Amino acid sequence: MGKILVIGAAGQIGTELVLALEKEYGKSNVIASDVKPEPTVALRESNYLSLDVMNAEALDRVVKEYGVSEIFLLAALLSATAEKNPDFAWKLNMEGLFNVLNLARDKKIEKVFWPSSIAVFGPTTPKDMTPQCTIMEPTTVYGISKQSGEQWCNYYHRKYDVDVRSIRYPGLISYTSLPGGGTTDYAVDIFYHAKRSNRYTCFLSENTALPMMYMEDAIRATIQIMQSPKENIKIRTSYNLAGMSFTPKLLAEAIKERLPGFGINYATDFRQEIADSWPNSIDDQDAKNDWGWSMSYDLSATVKLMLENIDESLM
Ligand code: AKB
Repeated sequence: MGKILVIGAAGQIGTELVLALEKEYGKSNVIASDVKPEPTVALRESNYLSLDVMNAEALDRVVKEYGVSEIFLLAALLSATAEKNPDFAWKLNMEGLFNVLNLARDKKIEKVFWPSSIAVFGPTTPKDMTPQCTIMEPTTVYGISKQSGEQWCNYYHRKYDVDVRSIRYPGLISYTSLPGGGTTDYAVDIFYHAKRSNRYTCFLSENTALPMMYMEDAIRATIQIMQSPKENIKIRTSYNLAGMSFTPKLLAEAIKERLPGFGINYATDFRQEIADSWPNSIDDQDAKNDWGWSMSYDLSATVKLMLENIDESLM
């Protein structure tokens, strides 16, 4: 096996994925890259290089120079930020994917991981226990880019035998690095505010249920799908993946059990409409059947770990 390249390593998932891959395969086999010129604090011990995924030539050079065989492509604009900059979101989310898929088509790399999202679903999708195959009419730029990306992954697999694997991530909760520009970010922000001032003003309404997952589960799923035998990966668009499902109200109550004085109030903004278009909960039976996925962290375990571990200086 050649080296593993993580693109978008400075982000919320990228940071933790690099650290987990280093543990699994050894530091010398993992290259962290991001468009940022310097590594973030969490990645200062990693092999880091500055790389813009939209620069196909630079990407090709890195793959050759370092003998890369697997790419995890995490660079993307998330749902809330993408709504503010639709042109750039479409360019980054699609061009980055094509540049990586083309390397695999031309047999310069062997395997690709590309994340999709619950954002592929829309207001006409069944909301509870959303099935793997169902109506998908996303209303956000991010969702449209993820849905198109899924179809392109499937196309490259069928047409060019590209080994691309993908998961539809729910909202992810973690403390090593901050999320950037998503609709589910409230479920991370709330912990920093709870720790700092015991109060939080939530940008989603109290009964907005969304699928969520503790980061360690998401990282384990990502490594697990990539390590599974090729023939087990039967879905080449992207797999539904479920962790827990909760509302801001339920999360606030779980925090209150550990921080009794905690209080929450609500002031919704444009992200409410995005959240309203997404599922409440997800059916991930195919991921369970095909590559043995199962979640470990529920709401109570997540809240405990977050309150114990967040570093307030990050915010
Ligand atoms: C977002 O909120 O945009 C992301 C996602 C669900 O893909 N966290």
